[in-house]
Amino acid sequence: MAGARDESVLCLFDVDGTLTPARQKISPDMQDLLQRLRRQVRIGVVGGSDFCKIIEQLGGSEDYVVNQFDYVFAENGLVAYKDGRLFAQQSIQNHLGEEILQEFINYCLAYMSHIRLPRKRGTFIEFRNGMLNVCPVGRSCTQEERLEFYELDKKENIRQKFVEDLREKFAGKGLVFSIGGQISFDVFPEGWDKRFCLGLLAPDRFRTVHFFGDKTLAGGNDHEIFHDERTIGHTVTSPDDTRRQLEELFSLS
Ligand code: M1P
Repeated sequence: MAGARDESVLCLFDVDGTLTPARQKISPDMQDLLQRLRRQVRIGVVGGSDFCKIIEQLGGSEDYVVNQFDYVFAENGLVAYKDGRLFAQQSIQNHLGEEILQEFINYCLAYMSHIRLPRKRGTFIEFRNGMLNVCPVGRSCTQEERLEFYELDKKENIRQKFVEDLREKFAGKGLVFSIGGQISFDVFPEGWDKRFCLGLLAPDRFRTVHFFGDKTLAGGNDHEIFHDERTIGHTVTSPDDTRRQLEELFSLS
């Protein structure tokens, strides 16, 4: 007969590249492995994408997914499910408050009004649940206009200079700036990477939280949680590697 589940241990998984191939659906084999693991310890997922995208990748229906995992953390935990129920939700406007938020938005719009570009389109600031995305050319630009800005930015460091200015102007306000794509940069509160979900787990007092992720090197979105002292980090190279490591750690085969 199988022993009782160890409620003091949690295995937390990144989604893309860890449980599923990038942007694809979870395989039945992985689903089965996770349910076998769940008989031994608690399990959870933490993804950067929004809840809908995570549901699509992990099974297709909200009910099904939130009941297959003890915890589901979408947007790094800004939307958090535990034992099948939504238990926490956070947004950038709640966190920062209208005062700082408007000061920041107004400053960015004023700064961009002084930038001369070959072309400008619309949506210069996109408001997302957990971040602001600031885009000097405007997010509604065409693919050609996007590439034109990207090439210009490589020569003139438009985004880099903008971010340096903001870092100085908003120093001490707990904001992080990240130039990831081609035409914009992201702005979000400090600690709102995957470590955000660890704060939500604190009341549950786990003895051990294992974290499995594929982007654990500096610059990758699993890096901070992987190195956090509240987790034991495991780097995986693919869903197959996750399977191998779980089979070994928890004698699952
Ligand atoms: O994933 C990297 C970035 O992708 C997009 O950036 P851009 O439109 O500038 O190419 C944005 O979704 C951005 O938020 C994201 O960080």
